[in-house]
Amino acid sequence: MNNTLVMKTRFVFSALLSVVASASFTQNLLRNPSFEDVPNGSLGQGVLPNDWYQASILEPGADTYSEDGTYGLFPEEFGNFTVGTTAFTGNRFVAGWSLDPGESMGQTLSKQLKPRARYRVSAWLHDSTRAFQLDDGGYDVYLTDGILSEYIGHLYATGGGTDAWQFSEFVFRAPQIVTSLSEIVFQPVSLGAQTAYFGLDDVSLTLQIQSIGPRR
Ligand SMILES: [Ca+2]
Repeated sequence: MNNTLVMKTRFVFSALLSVVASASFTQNLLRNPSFEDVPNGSLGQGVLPNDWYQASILEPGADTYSEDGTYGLFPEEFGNFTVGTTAFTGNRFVAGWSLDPGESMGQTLSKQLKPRARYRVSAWLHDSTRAFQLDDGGYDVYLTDGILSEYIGHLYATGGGTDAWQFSEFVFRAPQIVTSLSEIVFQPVSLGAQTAYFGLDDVSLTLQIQSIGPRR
């Protein structure tokens, strides 16, 4: 192999490596993040899309909304969202009520998170226009093994009348205990005196930095 060919080969190889590296940093570690895949045609409250489960004892639990009404609820049912409310992307979104302890929803992570790595969580939230759930709020996010829970950050938006999708995100450093926490849970919260109920779509969990700082 002559020198020019070696250099070209090295260049192509390093270019490929950087593509692979950037792909792993932008990959969404959550499955079914837009809530489009559903198991059947179940209608009503308290049903969730594939890969998501009810993580609260509160009945009937978190809900799925479909613009075309083919799974869960139409957005305007019970007056939770105004007529004509659409998903942020696709046909569906989910929502959990903040009434204590909150209609939490969760997912078992396919891949264990890495201690001391930095991750970003983001989502789009849509406020409800129903009378008793107009508070600001959104979702507190936890990693858990079902018993031990580690709060990692929150996704909050303005409630009561914005009637639009709002973006929220946070960055967190995975604690050492993350190796035993395989579940991620989104717990609805209100920041006001009554309750909040936010539509949730296009949730994302991505790796930002492999490993930072000393062990703790
Ligand atoms: Ca969607």
